[in-house]
Amino acid sequence: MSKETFYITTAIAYPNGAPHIGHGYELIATDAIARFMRLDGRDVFFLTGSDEHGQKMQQTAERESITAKELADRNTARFREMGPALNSSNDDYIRTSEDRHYKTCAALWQKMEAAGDIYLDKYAGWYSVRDEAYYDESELTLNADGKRFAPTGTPVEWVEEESYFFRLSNYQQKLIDLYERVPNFIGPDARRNEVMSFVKGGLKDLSISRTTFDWGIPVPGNPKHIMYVWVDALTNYVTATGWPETTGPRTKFWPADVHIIGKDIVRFHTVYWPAFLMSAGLPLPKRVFCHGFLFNKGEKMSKSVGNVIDPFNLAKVYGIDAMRYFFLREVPFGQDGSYSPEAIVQRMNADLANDLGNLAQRSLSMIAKNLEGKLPEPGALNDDDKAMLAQVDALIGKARESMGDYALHQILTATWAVVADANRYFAGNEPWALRKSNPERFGTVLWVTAEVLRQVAILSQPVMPESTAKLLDILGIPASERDFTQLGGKVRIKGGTTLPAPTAIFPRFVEAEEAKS
Ligand code: ME8
Repeated sequence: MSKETFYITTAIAYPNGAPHIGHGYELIATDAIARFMRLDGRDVFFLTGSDEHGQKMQQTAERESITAKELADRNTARFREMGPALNSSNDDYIRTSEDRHYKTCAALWQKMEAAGDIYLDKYAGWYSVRDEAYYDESELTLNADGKRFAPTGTPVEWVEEESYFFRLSNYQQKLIDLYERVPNFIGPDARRNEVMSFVKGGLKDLSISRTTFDWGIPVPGNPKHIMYVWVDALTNYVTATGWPETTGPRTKFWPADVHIIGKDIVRFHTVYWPAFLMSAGLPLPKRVFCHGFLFNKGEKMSKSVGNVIDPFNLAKVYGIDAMRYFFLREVPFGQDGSYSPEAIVQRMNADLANDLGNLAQRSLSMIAKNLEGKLPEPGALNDDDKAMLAQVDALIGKARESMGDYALHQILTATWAVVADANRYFAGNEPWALRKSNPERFGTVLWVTAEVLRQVAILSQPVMPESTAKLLDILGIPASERDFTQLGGKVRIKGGTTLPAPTAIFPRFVEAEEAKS
């Protein structure tokens, strides 16, 4: 039987600068979900990329006296490097300047046109280049100098030009029906409510082409116009599956299972995008899930304040896995979160080095020292052993349930609660005292602990791929026995196997090192 498919995407970033931690966070979280689904038996396609067109790119390039293409090439290289730097397992990296994307955009446009949803008129209104978004007069605020600003705080300018329009007003009821028919189409709920009230407030037709600059995809049949950058950008998700081709290795992946995006671009993904797709007669993505924003010690990051966090540096200083664990554990997925060096060191030392690292180190070195590295067979299990195993067996069910809302933090919280109990179990059973007095109990306690470590390691692979692989190595688990079918109690760690020499896997972060960096 062929595997069930799972198509997941990040937003595609504007390569108008280097990637910052917000981009890194989105990639890490999306990667953890993709890895979870692969381990849980899905045929996964995970896409990320860059959004290279538009006025913002063109203006930034002009300021730097280079072409928009040169700017895109330079920064896209850096975005691509972020994949390996954060251990992302994306299957493709799409650039909107690629030929394949031009073809798909033209085809989508033609479908919307054939449906009677595109007409030529004149746009006169406000535009924010920083947001690449049109705003209604009523949404703007005026400052003391008489300058107008979008609700996002970015400046707007008056635009007046010939433009193609999309009949978004025709889609108001269809969108409301969609949000009602598929209640988890937009998550979390706060975002759904926000979009619902926006759409209920009425939708105006959307300007979908520009004529005053040329860095974009030409409109079919009228190349004086280029497509509005969001029409082009959103289409990337379909391009990567090969559409409009109907055969090919990736056509099976559309519609996407989920678009993971930041909360600032929810309107584009949950109003415009489904409307374009309905018009073109394409199936809709199943869900759009919005993560929150990251702040630096509670403050908004900005280039002018100079507090923008570089994801490459963070991975170098703390290690990729510690960084991934920190963000996914600390920030409830869907809510805003904050980063500080103290908080990451605290998590690294407490959760990873102390709780999980020490448990592995203490139990496995006891096996190495006293049993010549041979994992013991368990004797009869007492209630304490059974309760410990029942807890770890229950984790996969809870994890799958949490994954229904992409609640990665909940999975980690539940897993580390089991780790804490395993530490209590280990300490309470005092295996060091049993070694001579009751060798059978000694073996059983070590076996139960190893079994807990095995399941915790398998389940934590999506978040910490590298360190869990090392932990599974020293537990003697072959690569073919690391997927989620191995969880829940049907399979147990095999007593009698000789384990490799244990090594320390989760280093403590020593503050002195931080001062050096
Ligand atoms: O919006 N914390 O690109 P982008 C968390 N090209 N996430 C953040 C963040 C922060 N401080 N800052 C940005 C675009 N993000 C468009 C997307 S998709 C068809 C086109 C997130 O480079 C942001 O919410 O401005 C978005 O999901 C992603 O980073 C790229 O942002």
